[in-house]
Amino acid sequence: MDRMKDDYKDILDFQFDKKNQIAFTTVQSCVYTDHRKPESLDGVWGFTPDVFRSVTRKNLFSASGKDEQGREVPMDLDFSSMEKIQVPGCWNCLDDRYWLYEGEAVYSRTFVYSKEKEGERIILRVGAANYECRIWLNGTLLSRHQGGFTPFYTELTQDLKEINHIVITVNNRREPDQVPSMNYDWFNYGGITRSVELFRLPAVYIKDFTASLVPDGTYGRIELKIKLDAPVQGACCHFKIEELGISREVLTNERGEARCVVQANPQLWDCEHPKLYEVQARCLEDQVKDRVGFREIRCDGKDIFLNGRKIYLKGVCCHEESRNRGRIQTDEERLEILNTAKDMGCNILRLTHYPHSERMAVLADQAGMMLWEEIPVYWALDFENPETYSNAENQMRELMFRDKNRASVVIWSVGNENPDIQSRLDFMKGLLETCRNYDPTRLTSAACLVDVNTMCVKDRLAEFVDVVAFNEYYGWYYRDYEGVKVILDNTSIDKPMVITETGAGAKAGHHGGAEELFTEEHQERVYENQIRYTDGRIQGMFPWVLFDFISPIRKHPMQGGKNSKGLVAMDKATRKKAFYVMQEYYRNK
Ligand code: GCB
Repeated sequence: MDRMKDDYKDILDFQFDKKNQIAFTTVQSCVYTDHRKPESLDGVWGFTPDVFRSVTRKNLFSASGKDEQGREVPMDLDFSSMEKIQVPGCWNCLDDRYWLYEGEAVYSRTFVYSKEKEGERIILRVGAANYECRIWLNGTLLSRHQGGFTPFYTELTQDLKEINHIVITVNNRREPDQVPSMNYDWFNYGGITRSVELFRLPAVYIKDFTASLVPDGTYGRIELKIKLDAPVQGACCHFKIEELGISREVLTNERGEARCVVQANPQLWDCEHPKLYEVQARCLEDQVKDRVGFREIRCDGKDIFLNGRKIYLKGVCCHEESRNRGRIQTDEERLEILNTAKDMGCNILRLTHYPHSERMAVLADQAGMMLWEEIPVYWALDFENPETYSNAENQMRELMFRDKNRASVVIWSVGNENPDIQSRLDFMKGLLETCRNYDPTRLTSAACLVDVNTMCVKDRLAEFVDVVAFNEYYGWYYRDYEGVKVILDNTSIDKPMVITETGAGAKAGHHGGAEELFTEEHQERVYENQIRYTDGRIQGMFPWVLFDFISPIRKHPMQGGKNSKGLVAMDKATRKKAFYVMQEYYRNK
């Protein structure tokens, strides 16, 4: 009978997944890898969607395909002859059959490892996989991560052989308790969407490295920090910024951390002069470097200051989507986005509604474009659920860990249009506190709610953010253009206020009267009115949205499965009339 039970285990077991419930990999496992030399595992992987999750159910990761006598037994999957997929990539774009697939998929490949140094450590970095991901190396489950847009790290050292078989399962099924949750206005691309890389590190390595201007209004002090992955005390850490003549040695403390604040007179980073300095740190056998800009962003009363100069946020929102490869963009495409925004006269991009690739922040640093970054705490979430909170907080911290040295990132946003209920307020307060604790060098915000009955920004969250942001669509969802004026008349908050979304749908090339929905002329009129009613009354504006993007909730024939509020069409080239309205406004502002 026992034998029978064993034989039928995978088909009779409801609890098959229990054995795979290892703790989630979190920000605690993050490793500073910028500018380190990766060994890339990008390229062609084996792939199969696994609707019934049978690979996990039958534990095929470690199945040998042989019985006790060494005879071959039938298997339901042959890892060596799977369909092929490109990593990074989205399965939705691999084949029309997978366009709407939401569920589990299995990725597989082999790689060779040969040891270079005694004691070396091998860390695997997955740039992003949407949404829940598990990693098996040579049949052993090593890590599990949730959150589709931030990198995570797994140490492979103990389980490596000469020839290795790595299997990654990725599941993008939407769930009520996840972040984001069930309902959102963008496409749920699934897959390993950013690079997979190995890093070869010494036995004790630099796990974290931060360089920033101390935000004390003097513009003359730079803080440098490292943290080793082990609590080694008394190790000498050498910090260097050659161009500024800075060279400083500091000993690590009992937690393996070294920190110093040095006097300096850097040329400050701003949009006109995005000056970056090479910053280095060396400790024990390890060394790291980064290219860092030094700047100070601050609010005072209703104003926002960059390096002490009052600024207006000439923004635009943007999703991460390529013309035909889903979430996967090349650097050329990112530069195209930055250039289009620059050409429109922008000084800031709002990267909605989830962390975009870290490459965008690197390129924005170089291009002199400020960034607003956010996590997908979007619309309704399970705010009561402590696990949902931990997950959101972890996504925020992974994002902060990743982009902390990017001068371009000036605002962390913790949410978008969430209901003003107590559990949400507590949730958001927790996230804001986390941002402030881990990063005093940036501002915080969130898209707060407008009360359309009393016509004002009315959201308890406004008290806790540095910059009060709100989204409004007067002229579109509400047809009266003046609504935004009334809201501004009725709202008095002594903090910077920015409109993080406004706009109207328009099908590129569809022309007609200025009151006819979905025409370029109507979209143009909406923007003319927005400018008319908000100019001089707010500290920044972010039209929704730079490019049309795919969204399954947009089913009107004029939309055709796209959110058509782009100032530029999906082809990223065809500019609609409203683009020029914003261009004229921003260029002259
Ligand atoms: C919003 C959301 C954004 C939507 C937009 C729209 O308020 O924040 O994600 O895409 O409205 O087009 O309605």
